[in-house]
Amino acid sequence: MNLTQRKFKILVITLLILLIPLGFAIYQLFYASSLSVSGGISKSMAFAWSPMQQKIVNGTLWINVSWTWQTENFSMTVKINDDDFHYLDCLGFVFDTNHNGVIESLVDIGWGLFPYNQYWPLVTLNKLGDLTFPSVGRFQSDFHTCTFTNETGYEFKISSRTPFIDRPTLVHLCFRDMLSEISGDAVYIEFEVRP
Ligand SMILES: [Ca+2]
Ligand SMILES: [Ca+2]
Repeated sequence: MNLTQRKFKILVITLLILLIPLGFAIYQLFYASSLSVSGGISKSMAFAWSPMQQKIVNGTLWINVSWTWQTENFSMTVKINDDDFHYLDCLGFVFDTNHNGVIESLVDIGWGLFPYNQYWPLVTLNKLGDLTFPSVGRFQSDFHTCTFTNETGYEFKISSRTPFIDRPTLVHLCFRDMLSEISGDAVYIEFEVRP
């Protein structure tokens, strides 16, 4: 083996050594399951972001979404393994409210859900996919609860008669983890809720 071949071999081995952990580090995981329960269909999805994709937790960030579809009511539970509480941490949903199969910034609307069972109505998206909060403010919610423990993170439970979730609906989910009143990190995912 001449010097050029040896250098090429070393380069290939070095690249492989660098790329294999990088490949594992930027994984995006997704699991889905469904279960029949009395009065409706219960479905769940789990989403994961690697440490390189977010600064919300040191390890893997998990968001587990499950919902039960019933005739008159829509119930959803979202668990997020965030490791620090902040009263402005926010779970945001923007729904495809006009049902055209696309989440449109400043057209489709949703909610921002906060700890202490507070919510911000009429949340929309900006062009970057981040939440936009029109100046209405936070209100006490009668359709969700939020609990937090250091071990398991957040659990949001939502139960609502939502007129626009009367058929399969595309949802843009965002979790914003705040370190202060103005700085934090956020992750987004889009999926369809359906019976
Ligand atoms: Ca947090
Ligand atoms: Ca739309």
